[in-house]
Amino acid sequence: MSPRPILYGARYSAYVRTALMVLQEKGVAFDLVEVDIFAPGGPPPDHLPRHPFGRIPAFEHDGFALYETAAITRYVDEAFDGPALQPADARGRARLTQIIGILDAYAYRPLVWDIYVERVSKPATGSPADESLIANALPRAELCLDVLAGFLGDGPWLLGDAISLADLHAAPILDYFKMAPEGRALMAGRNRLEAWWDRLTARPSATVLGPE
Ligand SMILES: N[C@@H](CCC(=O)N[C@@H](CS)C(=O)NCC(=O)O)C(=O)O
Repeated sequence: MSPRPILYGARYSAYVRTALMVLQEKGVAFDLVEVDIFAPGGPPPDHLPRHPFGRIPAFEHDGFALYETAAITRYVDEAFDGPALQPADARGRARLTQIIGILDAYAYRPLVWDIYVERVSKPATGSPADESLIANALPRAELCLDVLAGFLGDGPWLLGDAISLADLHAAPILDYFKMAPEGRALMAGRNRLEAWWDRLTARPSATVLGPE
């Protein structure tokens, strides 16, 4: 039997949470090695060989080292037994790549950093929110929700009948977003997205979500 994979990171990270959810959905036993990227003094020096850009997560399995969450989650899906989390057909796989790209490029920063961190995280530590960041991010956030709702359509999951990496990449970002009142307000009334959210958060893998 191959050794347990190792995930390096911290549970507060949206990207680490996606990897944790995928490992759990696949039923893969793993070890989490805590790396606090925001520790005073910056990323721990011994983390940089694992991730030259100083981010989390990083991953290792039986001598194979990897970083970038989409690479990690695809590897976990393909290298381990368990339910398939990617479609088998060309169009479904292309759609998956598209949705992960949208989340990385257009959703993560406005929803998590500009809205959640500014509205919830910074005030909790005594720093004022930058209202202009929040205001500028809201139209982009709304567009992201509309685009995700479009992919969802009538289906239970973003790629149709089966939960996939697309849902698991989206979940931690939307979870942080929904902790801000602006996020909850934008989700409210988008009934299909809300129903999808309820389905997603009813799964055992969703226990990694929640406040930092
Ligand atoms: N493209 C990377 C992004 C990972 C990422 O941005 N992780 C955040 C935590 S959620 C991080 O390490 N941030 C540290 C920083 O921005 O310095 C991936 O897909 O893994």
